[in-house]
Amino acid sequence: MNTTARYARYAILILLGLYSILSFTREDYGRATSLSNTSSELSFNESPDELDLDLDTLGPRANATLLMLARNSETDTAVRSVRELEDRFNHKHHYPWVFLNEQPFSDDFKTRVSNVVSGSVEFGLIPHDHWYQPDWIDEEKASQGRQKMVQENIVYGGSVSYRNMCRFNSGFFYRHPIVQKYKWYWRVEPDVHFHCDIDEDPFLFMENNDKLYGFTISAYEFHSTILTLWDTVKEFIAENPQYVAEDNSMGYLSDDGGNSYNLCHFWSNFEIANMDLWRGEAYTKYFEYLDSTGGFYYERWGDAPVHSIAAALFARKDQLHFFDQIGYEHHPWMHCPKGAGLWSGKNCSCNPSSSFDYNGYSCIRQWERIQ
Ligand SMILES: Nc1nc2c(ncn2[C@@H]2O[C@H](COP(=O)(O)OP(=O)(O)O)[C@@H](O)[C@H]2O)c(=O)[nH]1
Ligand SMILES: *[C@@H]1O[C@H](CO)[C@@H](O)[C@H](O)[C@H]1NC(C)=O
Ligand SMILES: *[C@@H]1O[C@H](CO)[C@@H](O)[C@H](O)[C@H]1NC(C)=O
Ligand SMILES: CC(=O)N[C@H]1CO[C@H](CO)[C@@H](O)[C@@H]1O
Ligand SMILES: [Mg+2]
Repeated sequence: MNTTARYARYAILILLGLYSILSFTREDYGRATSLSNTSSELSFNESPDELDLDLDTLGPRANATLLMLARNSETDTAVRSVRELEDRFNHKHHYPWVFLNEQPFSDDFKTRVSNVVSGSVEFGLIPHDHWYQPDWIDEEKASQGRQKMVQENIVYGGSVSYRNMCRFNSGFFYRHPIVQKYKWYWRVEPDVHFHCDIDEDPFLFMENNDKLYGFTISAYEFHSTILTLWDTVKEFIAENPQYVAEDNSMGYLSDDGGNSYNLCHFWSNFEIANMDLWRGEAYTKYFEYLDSTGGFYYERWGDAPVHSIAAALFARKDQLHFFDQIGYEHHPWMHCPKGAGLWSGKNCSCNPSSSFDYNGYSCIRQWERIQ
């Protein structure tokens, strides 16, 4: 590209940046802060020649975002996760990042994240009612439930904020005004690792193969956190049998045809999914039904079993996808590609024989037996 065209492009990017500063207020759940930094970061982040090359050779992209819920106290680990996913995948695609928080992100968080992304970035504030414990929850009952779990030494058993997070990730993240602009998301957490180069775009793969939900790690849930979840699901299904897909994955969730839950779920700190699955009628009704029982607060229902049960029942089995080729780690578990040819030649830093798939706590066998 010639110099005049390049400067013209910079001028447009800068004008767009100014325009967005002037057009949005902070009440827009953070659009102002984010957009104002979007264009300027894009133009000065990379060397101009690299930028031109990237923009000019950018292939087809999905309507997708890389999504992270994080706290300001997690700035260091959030930045490291972003850097790794950029290096392993996104530097070739420039998918936009979205960060959500129930508190305003600090300037330090925004500046340091903006410094490592290869595309645009937006920082959103979560609406109060999407996050905090609703008024209709019986706090006495909820606090008794928490105390019981603390006595039983259940991880996050006494935490209200963890429960807020699980309920938000179950029923609200995909309704956030910033996230609503997208169809696909890849959930990323602070302090995770991507161990191999990702040379095929997982979003396009899913779109082209009619997939709805993708995972890398499958595990057993702690039964004591979801004592009444399965009974609630069974009631919902009995009342709404029309939502259950014909070729579903009940065999992954249950070893006795649906009578009891075997606790298998997809580990939701990694998810690549189509938000139509959550925005559709089946999941909307399902979430309302679960939420109305108060189980997110009286017990400690995780978004992982809540998502997994829905994906396994409302989608067809062939719409769920195991991303074997994505080397991924969230402490204490790591998935290293195990299929033939998926590890070599991808610059993988993980040891395939340490992959969680061979661990007794992994549910991947339950997944494989229904394939
Ligand atoms: N903004 C915000 N994010 C949270 C809060 N609690 C957890 N998260 C985020 O929710 C995700 C899961 O929380 P994490 O502490 O990693 O739980 P774990 O993975 O189950 O151990 C991560 O992306 C966290 O950054 C919170 O109180 N506020
Ligand atoms: C992306 O998806 C969202 C949600 O389905 C939709 O509202 C939006 O119009 C889509 N954007 C494009 C560019 O297709
Ligand atoms: C692995 O790294 C090398 C050197 O950076 C690079 O040339 C190659 O393309 C990478 N492999 C993949 C599959 O991305
Ligand atoms: C509004 C806003 O958050 N602007 C920030 C954009 O990024 C620069 C650093 O690159 C900060 O100095 C601004 O405060
Ligand atoms: Mg985590």
